Amino acid sequence: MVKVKLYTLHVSPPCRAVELTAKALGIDLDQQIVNLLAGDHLTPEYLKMNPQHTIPMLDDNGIIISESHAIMIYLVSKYGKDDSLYPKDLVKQAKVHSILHFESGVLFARMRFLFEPIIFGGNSEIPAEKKENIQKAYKLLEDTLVDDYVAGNSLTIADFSCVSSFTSLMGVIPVEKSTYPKIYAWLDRLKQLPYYEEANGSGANEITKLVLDGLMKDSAKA
Ligand SMILES: N[C@@H](CCC(=O)N[C@@H](CS)C(=O)NCC(=O)O)C(=O)O
Repeated sequence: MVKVKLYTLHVSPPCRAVELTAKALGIDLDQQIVNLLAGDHLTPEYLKMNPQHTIPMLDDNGIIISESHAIMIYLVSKYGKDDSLYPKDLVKQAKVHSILHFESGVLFARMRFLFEPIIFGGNSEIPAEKKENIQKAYKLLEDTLVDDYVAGNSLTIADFSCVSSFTSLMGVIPVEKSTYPKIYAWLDRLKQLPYYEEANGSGANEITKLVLDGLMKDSAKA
């Protein structure tokens, strides 16, 4: 079995997107835990490999790749037995790219600016406009789901990417099933994957708890 090194932390959504991809491909990851709270990503050694100091980061026998979307594309292109998770067909591939950019620029970006001040900055309130922005992102995801999966009728890395952020958010900013039925049906489909819980579900619960604990801080003091 192939073994590649991944600098990662299970609570981090983009790290889980890569973990889902690795599981789907049967790649055994050598996981190097990067504790962001302890500043493991800011050491000179880490910065030399990834000047943007983000996780996940891949080390495939000396080939260093940062950024979850780039890592997923690399892993499927190099190790996939077929191209189903990242189609070679240009039109299908363009659709996958479009959703990956939606995840990066909308879902993940809005989540990050909501979560970071709570996890790292000690904030214990969520401003109303940030909540609204998340609801708008849910609506975009719902409207994107015209097929069974986010980029068509089969599973791709775009699903892994979106589900990692979405499931981190849904426990913090509730998602009404009656308003977003397609999102719930899609999530049920992904939950059927035998590796889903280990690669994503457990980490999504962990980050949700971290954020909810942060939000409870002031009420605990009162
Ligand atoms: N678009 C990037 C986002 C990576 C990212 O921002 N990761 C966060 C953890 S979820 C991180 O490394 N934060 C530490 C930092 O930016 O210094 C990806 O998909 O890999």
